[in-house]
Amino acid sequence: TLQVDHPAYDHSSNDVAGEFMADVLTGLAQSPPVIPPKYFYDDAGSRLFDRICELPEYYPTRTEMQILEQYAGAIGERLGEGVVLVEPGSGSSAKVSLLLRNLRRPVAYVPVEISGDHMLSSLTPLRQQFPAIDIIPVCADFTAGFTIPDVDAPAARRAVFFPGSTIGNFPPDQAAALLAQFRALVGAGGAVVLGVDLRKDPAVLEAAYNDAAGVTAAFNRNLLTRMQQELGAVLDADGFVHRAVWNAPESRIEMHLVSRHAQTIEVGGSTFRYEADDFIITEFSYKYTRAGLDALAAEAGLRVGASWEDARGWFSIQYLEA
Ligand code: AVJ
Repeated sequence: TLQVDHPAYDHSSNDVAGEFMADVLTGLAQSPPVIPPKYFYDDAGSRLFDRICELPEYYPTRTEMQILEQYAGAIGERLGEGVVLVEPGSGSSAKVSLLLRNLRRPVAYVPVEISGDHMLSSLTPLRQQFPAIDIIPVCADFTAGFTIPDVDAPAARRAVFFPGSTIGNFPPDQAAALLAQFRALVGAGGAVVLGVDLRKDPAVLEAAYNDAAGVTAAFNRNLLTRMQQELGAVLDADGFVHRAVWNAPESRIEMHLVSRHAQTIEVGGSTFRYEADDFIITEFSYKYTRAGLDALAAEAGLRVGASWEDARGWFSIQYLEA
């Protein structure tokens, strides 16, 4: 759970490093084997993700940016004055300036990011653009619970900005639990601004995760490189190929690493066997319907105050009130 109002902010209380080995050993022992998607985002993976966002097939980033550009004024009006904006999984903080520009006397921006160096290097231009806003980076895995510093401003109101359809990485029950944690973090009178990818033509979805340039494949296979480099894993990285498929009943894109032939991965004293076509699940990316979004908000104890979409109805930004 999130610890809120922690008086003495301390980087070391948000431990990012120690869990990779444990999560890989637990995940690979499952059937089917899984590796949590948060491990995509080391520095190399974060840079690959930024490239994904520029791909012609990867519509979510561009579409959400368009919605933000068009409706940032309306979102800013809803958020009101004196906001402390917290962004879990902020990445390179590319979207937040659209929002900050449209806030009345914002107090602080608190990016929370697992990839610390990647985050820090992206904050310099933001600081130049918004000298009056206190920018307080927190290096943490937001799924593990994190603390944010108290901001010393009398009438400060907290809001969580959670764009990019990061929420789609979590199965609906976990997604609702995460939003409920955000509700607790912002408290009564606070809000969550949520960006969610909507269900659409499977051909569009599958193309977005199987780009022609192979950047998503490199992003997926970077997990294998990380296991070799950071966990001393013995594996053949070329023995696995990237695959992304639409799972209609579960309403999600699944990313897999598919074994090309019989082989093993040795890691942390364990040996895992794969036959040809066996696969490791590396990501779920859930796609929502409007009804599904309403149910999600309700389950998290949030009210849908407003929502905005692009003309094609591909992506939604929701203003959720705590
Ligand atoms: C960051 C979780 C929103 O699911 O679209 C992009 C990650 N994976 N291409 C997504 C991702 C492959 C992305 N999210």
